[in-house]
Amino acid sequence: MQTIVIGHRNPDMDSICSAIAYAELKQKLGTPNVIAGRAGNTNERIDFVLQKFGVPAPEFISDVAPRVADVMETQVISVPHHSSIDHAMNSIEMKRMRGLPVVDSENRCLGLLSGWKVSQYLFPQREDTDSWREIFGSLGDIVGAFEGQFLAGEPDEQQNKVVFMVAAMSRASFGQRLQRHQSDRVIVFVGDREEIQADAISAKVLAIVITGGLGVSAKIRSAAKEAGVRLLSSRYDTATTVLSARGATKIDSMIDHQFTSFMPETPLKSARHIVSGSSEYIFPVLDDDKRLVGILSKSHFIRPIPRQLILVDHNELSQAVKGAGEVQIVEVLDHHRLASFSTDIPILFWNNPVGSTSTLVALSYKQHSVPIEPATAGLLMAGLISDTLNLTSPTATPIDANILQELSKIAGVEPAKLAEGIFAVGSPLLTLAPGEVILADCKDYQEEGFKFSVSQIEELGYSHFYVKEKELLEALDGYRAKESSYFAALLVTDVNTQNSLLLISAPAEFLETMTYPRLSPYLFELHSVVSRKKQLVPYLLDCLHKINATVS
Ligand SMILES: [Mn+2]
Repeated sequence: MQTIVIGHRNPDMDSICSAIAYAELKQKLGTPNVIAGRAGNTNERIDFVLQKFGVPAPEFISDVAPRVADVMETQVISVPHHSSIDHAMNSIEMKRMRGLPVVDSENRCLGLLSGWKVSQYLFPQREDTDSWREIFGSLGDIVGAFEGQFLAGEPDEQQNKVVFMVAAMSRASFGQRLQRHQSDRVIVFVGDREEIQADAISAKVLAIVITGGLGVSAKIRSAAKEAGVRLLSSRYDTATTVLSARGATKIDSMIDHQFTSFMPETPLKSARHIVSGSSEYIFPVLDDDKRLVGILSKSHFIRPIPRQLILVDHNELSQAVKGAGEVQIVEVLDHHRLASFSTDIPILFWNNPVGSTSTLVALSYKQHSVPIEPATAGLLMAGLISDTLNLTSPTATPIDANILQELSKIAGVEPAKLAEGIFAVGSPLLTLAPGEVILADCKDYQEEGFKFSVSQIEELGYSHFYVKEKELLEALDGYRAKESSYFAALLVTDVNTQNSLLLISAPAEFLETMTYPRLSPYLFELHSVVSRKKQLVPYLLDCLHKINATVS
């Protein structure tokens, strides 16, 4: 079982840092196979922090939905093509499987061999009795099937259609019977009837098998050698020898080349859909080179998925990594509103409206009396500082302040210094195109009967903003049109002064209701506003409420 600790999609600093630190805590507490994941790309600020504390970024995980590889059988029994029926049947019997994949010498799947096809061969239709005594195989295999000995001549590995003939009749009948077939395709099974043996040699049959371990005269041996007819001895009686020899036939003609296969990455959901509508019994799982890497059968779908999630910094499935709803969620650590899911088992669910999830992770370390490594303390500081704008956001609590102090001592880093370093790099305005600036941290809302979006970026000062103001407004116009939203806003927060600007694409009626100082038709100055969720969104909802009141 793998446990993935992972933050929300479009991860921010808090999501990345709390996931890394919490995965480490779980490892220290003895949870096996825990990894930290990220449900999206890091940004320059996150990279700066990871580099500063020498910690690699968590593994990118795009989708955790169950896949075929999660439940398939990897201990695959397959049969090589050109195998004999004898060999294949033993494998089927061994695993009590209803069929087997057939592979070439490079383990590429050529098709399926079903028990049904084999039994059809062993017991053909009544009207097809001629085929009972025909087999396709090499003399070497046939002789091997009944462990025969060569008395004259050599084995031959060439694959041929061969006719079995049991000489249990008079010479005259034998002669007539032999004429019906091409004699060099015939293997005669006979006991110690020397005249028949001699006739078969004269007819230049493919081989003569002397059954029952009976002796053969020197005369017959030399006649066979001279005529180039192979002479063999079987220690089994005629019936047993012939039945064993039939097992030497090659499976190649019995392979079903039409079959349904999956890739290891195939979502289990779609595989289930296909399998439930299929009458096939096994489904080969093939890699990119068509090599057999597993087998899926209907019974495998009830196997447990070997992957579970711990969500940090979010509790809404709509914000979670793709497929989160299809696997077990075993813990949630968050500081947002609740809009959650239900679970089958009791889980640890800790939602606490402190300034950051990193704060909660630090508290978890304390709860378990596990010391925090200096680098991890640095990461948690970064998550906390980033989410609370170094404790200046109204979302910050005294708990955050205490934890930040403690972390600072462990990491040996001043919070103010770290904050400066974080916000100095990767200005979204300098590193991203206007359209990307809008999307970097964009939240969509549907409230008061209106659809709207609020994006937020943190900058050191507004100088880069004023240069791009026009393009940013165009990007907001575009996003608003695309989403058919009532308005689209961008909050540009200056982390130095703890003030913000609000650039907004909205109808005139809405702009009129805004009470903040208006710097230009679409730009407002929001003094002391830094928190989208605690300050701006409640204010905007209030404005929408006014619009509704006016309309009605
Ligand atoms: Mn957070």
